[in-house]
This record gives sequence, structure tokens and C-alpha cells, in this order.
Amino acid sequence: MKTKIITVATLLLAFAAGASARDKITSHFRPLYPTFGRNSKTEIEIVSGPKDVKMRNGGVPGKLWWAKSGEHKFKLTIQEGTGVTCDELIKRLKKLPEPYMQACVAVSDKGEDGIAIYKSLGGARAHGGQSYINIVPYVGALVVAHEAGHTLQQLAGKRHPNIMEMWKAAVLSDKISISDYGDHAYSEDLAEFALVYAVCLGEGPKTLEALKKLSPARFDLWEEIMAPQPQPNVISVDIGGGVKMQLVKIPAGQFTMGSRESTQEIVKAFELSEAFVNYLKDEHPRHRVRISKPFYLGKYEVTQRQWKAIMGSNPSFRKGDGNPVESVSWNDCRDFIGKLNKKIDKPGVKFALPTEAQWEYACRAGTSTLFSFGDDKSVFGDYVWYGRNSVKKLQPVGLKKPNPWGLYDMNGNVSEWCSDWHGPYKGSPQTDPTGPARGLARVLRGGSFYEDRPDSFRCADRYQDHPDFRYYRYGLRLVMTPAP
Ligand SMILES: [Ca+2]
Repeated sequence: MKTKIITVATLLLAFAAGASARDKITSHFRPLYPTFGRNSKTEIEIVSGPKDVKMRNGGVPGKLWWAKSGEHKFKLTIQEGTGVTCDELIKRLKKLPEPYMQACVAVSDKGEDGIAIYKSLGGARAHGGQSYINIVPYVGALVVAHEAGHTLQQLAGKRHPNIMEMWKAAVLSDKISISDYGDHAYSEDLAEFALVYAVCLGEGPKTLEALKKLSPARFDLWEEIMAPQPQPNVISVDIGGGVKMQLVKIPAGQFTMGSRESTQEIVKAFELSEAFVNYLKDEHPRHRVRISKPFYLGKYEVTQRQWKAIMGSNPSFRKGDGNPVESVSWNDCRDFIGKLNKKIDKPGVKFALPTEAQWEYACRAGTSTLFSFGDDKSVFGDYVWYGRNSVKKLQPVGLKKPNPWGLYDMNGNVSEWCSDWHGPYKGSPQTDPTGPARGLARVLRGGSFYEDRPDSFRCADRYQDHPDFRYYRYGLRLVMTPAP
């Protein structure tokens, strides 16, 4: 009890001293370090193990467990002969606030150790990065919190490629140092902030408030880095005869539909002829659209295996069970979906073609750039099957990189029918638009394995054809509603 009073008194003194030019954030909170985790509500349980493994670092023998904390599942690995038990490791990790468990998950992919204890790390006490958090036997929860900072920083780097520039700006704006690492070691500054934040969060709202006051810019950015990321939410539906279809849950939300660039800008950027100006007009006006309900969207284009399971035949020109079905008209798709809906027979569950708005919303996946992977044409071939890398041939689904929401081949491979009639955007409703009431042609989206020009694969690019027309570049992807 006495110790506690002294601790609080020291803390108050530190605050009373105020923030001077040479002040350090750590000096305000260091008195709380020895009792770190005393209030923690983090629960961790063992799911399976131990299993004998060769560890990632040098292939040394160790034991591996799978553990669970709420929805977070991760690995724990301990090198043989360290003298540390799994229970002891869990006891240390339980001191960490729950959001830090994301870092444990991030380092637990295939081939990785999860949180790992090694006998020695060549003189260091710990290493942390995107795919590993290694510690030596005596290291406690505070150091893990610091290493988790490195891991979460690198994860955030996927959403914000300039995350360290952002951190640097925050450090400069806060005008306070954090530790002996020095203000210019930004990555260490961030990791040390991760540690201090964990301590303050564990201590309670008042302490957290004090940290926010001392270092507001770092505080806000760290909370953004640590914010839970939407988990990929994929379900698998049996559409009959054991044939499965995977669908990704797409959240409700808002986005700006249409082209950010003017028609002239696109013509210039992609070196198109002036004749295209007219063709590109239908991508404007750019307008705000609300998707009011979550839905499921096919992770892949509908495959020939799936088409055959429902229709009993395969109209495709280039056959292959894992290839997308092609040479299907919009009307064929309507028949396919009608039969599928009868067959599924799950109360309330309905398959459909995506509306054009649903398609572009999912294609953009929160981005407003030319492509869902940004504006950089040099990485185009990593994401898209198009004329120049497909040899103008249909390809099996899912071989390229997915978009940020985990959807494959949204651009390229086959162009995808949407449910809408093609028409101008002008006057279309802002919420859940479904296109004009009538028309001559149905919308197709995404471009195909045949086209050479990257502009055909922009998220905003629109295409259309007669609903009866079957073509070896046209296929589909399905929406399933409702999503819970
Ligand atoms: Ca496609």
C-alpha cells in the first residue's frame, strides 16, 4: 500500500514540474511501470499445443501453442531449454491491453513463430517487426508492448504508406521528447509511445488523458494505428453437389461514384485519341452514393464449375473448371440466378447481379484513385489480367492480388455484368441506385483479359452491351443478400 502512495506522489510531482523543452513523456509515467497490467482485463487461453517445431530464427527446436484472446488467435513459441513455461508467457501477455493482441495475430501467419521466446537474440533483448516479435526469457510485458508498436506501425503502413512521415509530423508538432532514443529515431519513438500508451491505458482514463495532453498529435495518430481493422469476412456457401461459392461481406457505407479525373485528363494520362472524350462522358457527373445495407459479393468471378453445378452445361469458349464462366449473356445470367435462388432455398437469402453502384463501391474498396491499388500504373500487372499479360487468354480466377476488401479480378479477366440498364448518372438517386427503369444495353464493368489499355480497368470505367449478347470476354460475379 505504501509503495502505491509513493508512486502516485511521484507522478503528481512529475506533472507539477510541467513540460519543459527537455521534458520526456516517459519520465511522467515511469513510476507506473512496475505495476503495469495490474488492472488488465485481457484474457488469454490455450487452444491447442504444444507441438514440436523448428523455429523461424535459425531453425532451433521449440514448442508451439495456439492461443486465443477474444476474437484474436495467435501463436506462442518457446525455444527448448529457456526455462520459461507457456503459462508464464501468457501471464506476461495478459498485462497488455486487448488492442495490442492484434500485433500477436499479425506475427502468427504460416511459417511464423507468433510471440516467441528465444534463449538469445545476439545481445538484443527483443526484436519486433511485421512478422515477428521475439524476446529473450527474462523480458516482460513492457518490452512486448514496445515491440508490438513496431508490428502495428508496419501493419498501418499498408493503409498509410507514409505512416512514418505522419509520425514525424506528430513528433514535431508535440514538441516533447519521449525517451533517450532521441527525437529523430522515429520508429523507436513510435514504439516507445506504444509502451507508454499501454501503461496509461492500463492505469485508467485520467492517466490516459494526461498522456493526451502531453503529446496530443502522437496520441491521435497512435489511436488511428491501433484502431481495429475490419476483419476479412468471408463465407462459403454450398450451391449444390458440394460446389462452394465464397463471398465477402461488404459493409454499408458511402462513396463517390464516377471518375475523379475529367475526360480530358484521362485522355491525356492514358494517351488516348480525342474520340474517347465522348465515350468517357458517362463516368460523370461524379456523385455521392450511399449503400444503405451490407451485402455479400463473390470473392471471385463465377466459375465454370459453379455454372455447371446450376445449369448442367458450360457455354464457355475456353474450358476449365477454375476459369470464370464466359460467353454468357445478361439474360443467361438472369436464368442462372433464377435457378440458383430456387435451389438454395434458404429463407430470405437471395442471389443477384450486383447493381452498378454496388460493383463500383466494392471495386473502389474505400479508395478514390484510378485503380483500387492507387494511381501507379507500374504495379498494374500484379492485380489485373489484361491483354499484355494474359496473352489475350482467359485465366483461372484468383491468381492476381486482391483489392483492399479481398476481392479478386474485379478488374480484368472477364468483364462482369451488372443488373442496371446503362444510362447517364445525372438524376440517379443517392441511396442504393439501381439504374434507369429501361434501356437498350446492360452495364458491364471491370474490363477483360483481352484489352491492352490500362484505362479500361479504372474503377470508374463503364461498359455496356445488349442483354442478349454472348461474348467470350463477358462473365459475372454474384451478390448475396441479406448480410447479417
Ligand atoms: Ca473481372
